[in-house]
Amino acid sequence: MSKPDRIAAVDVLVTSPTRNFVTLKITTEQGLVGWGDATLNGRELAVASYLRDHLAPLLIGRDPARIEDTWQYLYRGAYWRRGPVTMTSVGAVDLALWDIKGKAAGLPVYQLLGGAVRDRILSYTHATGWDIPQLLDSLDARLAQGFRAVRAQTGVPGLDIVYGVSKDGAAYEPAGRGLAPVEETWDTDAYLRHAPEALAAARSHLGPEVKLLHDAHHRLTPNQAARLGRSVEDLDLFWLEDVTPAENQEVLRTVRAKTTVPLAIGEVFHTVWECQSLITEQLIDYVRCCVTHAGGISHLRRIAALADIWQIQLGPHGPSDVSPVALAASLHVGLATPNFAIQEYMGYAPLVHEVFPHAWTYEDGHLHPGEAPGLGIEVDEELAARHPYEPAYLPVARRRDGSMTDW
Ligand code: GCO
Ligand code: MG
Repeated sequence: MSKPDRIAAVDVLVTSPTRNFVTLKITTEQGLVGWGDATLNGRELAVASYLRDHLAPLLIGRDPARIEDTWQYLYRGAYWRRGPVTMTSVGAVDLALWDIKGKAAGLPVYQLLGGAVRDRILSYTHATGWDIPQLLDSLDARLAQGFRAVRAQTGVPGLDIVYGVSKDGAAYEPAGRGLAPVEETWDTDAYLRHAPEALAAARSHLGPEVKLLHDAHHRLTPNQAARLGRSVEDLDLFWLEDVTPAENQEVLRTVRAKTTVPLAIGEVFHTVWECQSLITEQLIDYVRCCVTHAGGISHLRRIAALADIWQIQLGPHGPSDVSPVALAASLHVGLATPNFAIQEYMGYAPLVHEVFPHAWTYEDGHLHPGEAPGLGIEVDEELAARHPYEPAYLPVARRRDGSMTDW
């Protein structure tokens, strides 16, 4: 038997090619390099420190082939486990080790996960407009790019900033650069008066076949969520996402009992345990966990396996605030996992594609991870270094009376 390879170096890159990304680089004694994404929007440096200060010293000298054992070691070994910072860090290590295993084997990661169960992965993107005519134009632009599944968000009359809608017609990016978050005003009643009308206009514009999605971004009470669900039931939504704040899972029972609209939740979950009762009680239709924020490929596969038993599908988070490395990993899972329904794909600024050259491709509304060994990602470290970290935060939201609410 040949001598096992060993992890020789662990480096963390924090770069801001238009927005911040945290990238993990693991190098082995035999010269293999594995990449992982560790971006946690608005809390980037906490993850970078967790990786640099706490995980890197534990990884040096370990056998990179022992992915599951390393996962268990980092998860169980933390004692203070779970949570976004820990699970994003563990996820980044997991991605980098799968990348190395693929490169060592000369195979794309999806082959190591059992091989393709589909030829390509359906993707959905975002359409946004301040008002309904602008939204319809944005939908047309997305269809022209080949998408056949689109998330529709609009401005709300009376509010001058709204989640999911870009200010200047450019691609939507929620995080604002600066030393403190932007404060937005939110009004749920105004939203509930407007959203069903906007979604109805979107459906009649699109016709019956295009898949239509909407994200309520954690802002409703269970009763409001049920009301919204009922009011859009005949629009045949693909899903309604994050109707209630994700930590309050019991309330999904109320929502579920009152509406048949398909529900998606999970972008802010980090482990299978947060999904457990939602899955086993069939309170949702789609799990939205992200491959990086939920502990990597190894853990997302575990979530998928539990969900599969209950006929629940995966529709992972894939906004522009997780890097092309994360998207690559999600696509390898997607190609090899039977109950993987759809991948969110917002796209990236051209500079982001340059910093992270990738084998994955988008064509005709679908994504494919490509055939390069490992995850199929390279990182232009020089270019990345020319765009250093800049403080940036997600917005916060206040009600009209000034009190804080969920953003
Ligand atoms: C989505 C999400 C994102 C989040 C963002 C926060 O469904 O794509 O809700 O747009 O708001 O990832 O960083
Ligand atoms: Mg969302």
